Amino acid sequence: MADLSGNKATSNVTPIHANTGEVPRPHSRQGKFREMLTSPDLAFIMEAHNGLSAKIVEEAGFKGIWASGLSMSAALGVRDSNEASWTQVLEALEFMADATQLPIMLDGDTGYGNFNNFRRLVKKLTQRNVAAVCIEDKLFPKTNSFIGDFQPLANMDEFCGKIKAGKDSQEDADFSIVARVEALIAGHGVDEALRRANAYVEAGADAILMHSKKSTPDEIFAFMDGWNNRAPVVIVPTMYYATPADAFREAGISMVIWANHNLRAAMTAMRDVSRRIFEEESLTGIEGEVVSVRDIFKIAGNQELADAEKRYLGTDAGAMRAVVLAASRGSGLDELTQDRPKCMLDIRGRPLLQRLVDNLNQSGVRDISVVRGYRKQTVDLPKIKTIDNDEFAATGEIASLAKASDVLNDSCLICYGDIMVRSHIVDQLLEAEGDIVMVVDSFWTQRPDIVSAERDDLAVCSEPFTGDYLEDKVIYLEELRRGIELEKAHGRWIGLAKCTSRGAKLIAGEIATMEAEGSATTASMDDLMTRLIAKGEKPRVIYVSGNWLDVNTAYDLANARNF
Ligand code: SPV
Ligand code: MG
Repeated sequence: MADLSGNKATSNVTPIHANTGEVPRPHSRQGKFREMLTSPDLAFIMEAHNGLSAKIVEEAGFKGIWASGLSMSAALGVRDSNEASWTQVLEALEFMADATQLPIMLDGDTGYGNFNNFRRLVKKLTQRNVAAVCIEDKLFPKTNSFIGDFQPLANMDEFCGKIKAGKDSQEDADFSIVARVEALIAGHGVDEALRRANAYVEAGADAILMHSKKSTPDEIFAFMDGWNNRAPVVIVPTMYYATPADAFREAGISMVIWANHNLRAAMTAMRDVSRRIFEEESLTGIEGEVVSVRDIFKIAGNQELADAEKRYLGTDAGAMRAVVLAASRGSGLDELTQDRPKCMLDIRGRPLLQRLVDNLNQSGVRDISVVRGYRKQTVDLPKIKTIDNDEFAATGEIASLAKASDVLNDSCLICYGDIMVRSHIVDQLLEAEGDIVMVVDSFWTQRPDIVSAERDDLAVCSEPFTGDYLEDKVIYLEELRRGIELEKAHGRWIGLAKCTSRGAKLIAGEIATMEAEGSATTASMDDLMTRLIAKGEKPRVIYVSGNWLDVNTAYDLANARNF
């Protein structure tokens, strides 16, 4: 058998196959993995155990995935002793391969049986676009290398036959078989490790994984000294984790596997969050510390599905539109609003309105109409539609809303243009039921720095906020106006509401009535809601606790810049 091209120290050649001399297809996953094994650079692959963790490995920048037997077993709640069947492992691998573009090396344990079981595994792996498999020279069912002292090894010749059978049955020429030598784990020393590694390369292995459970890499480096770069060497420094990567480079190692750290990190995080929610009987404490539901949608690729729905269903199904009221100058910010309305004030590199639009976009609200007035030419952000209220100086919110009659003929959000709001609040609102739903901040009345009865949009609701997330009571808005005594107010409407098609039509109808009466010109949202409530409408309320702000004063602006 020819020498393989894995000489890290001297290799500057295109990787070729030991047995065929062919150049691997560079764009296939199998080709990419082979290049990692054989290139002169030290490569790193990272453990994943399911589709999500595979995506996270790819997101971090790794070029390859280690489908760890230990982690995949643990994630399924079973031991690393072949308790999960090989077809169950294959299922999980298929999700991982579908979730990313990265080459994956399966930790194939001992090959799930003899040569015959292994060659069937290899066939299935190549069919599922897995780039490589690693098998170890122990007995089925396997034992994790870090358990106990007695680790019986496979017969060397039998293991060579297994490698040959695998190589003969791979359907993709670039697929790699990595032979894992457990001689050091079993305490047989470097000479036995070298003897076995040589035999496995003779049998056709594309690389050797040399494993050690020592806390220093000494025996790995002793192996490398005797190995003479005969074929690429892969290591798993779980136990000798303190060794710097440069030491591996100097020793001529080809690939490092970070073997189980996503699973371990996930356990740490899950334990912490479960314990805290159990003890605190509340989600408030952890909400800011875990990824948002929106992040899950993002990594799951929901945007692609939304685009596909548009393409294949021919509809913009489920799309929610928004009208943003941004015509006023911002009376409390005179100096700063000479040349632009307050919605265009800079908040750490982006206008306030841009931040709002971005947040709405992230929650799937992409059709956004902004009613502009003061210095309207400056309100020219990409991806918004604009509607002009040129009478802004003499009119109020309802006059601006009236200009958006095209939006108010179907379900939509109504939103003030001077607010910043965390996306989870928008998500919560989008999921809420009710023809008109208002977001009320129960925490606002407890903020001594800004609280005042002389603010618009103070709310009295059918129930106060109790903080009980499990309680599913429907809460209605009963009053919305300036001047409610603070002891009586249950919070403040944050300037964000949702209407169904019916709710939007109710609002449009009421605005038409107000226009006919001549009361629409200077009316506020509070006036509109007061009229609807008086007519028997029951706008629904969802409570939030902070996590938003509006910008009326220089103090608010400073807060916004720290938000
Ligand atoms: C695995 O990740 O399952 C491995 C590596 O086989 S180790 O646990 O270090 O043996
Ligand atoms: Mg394993």
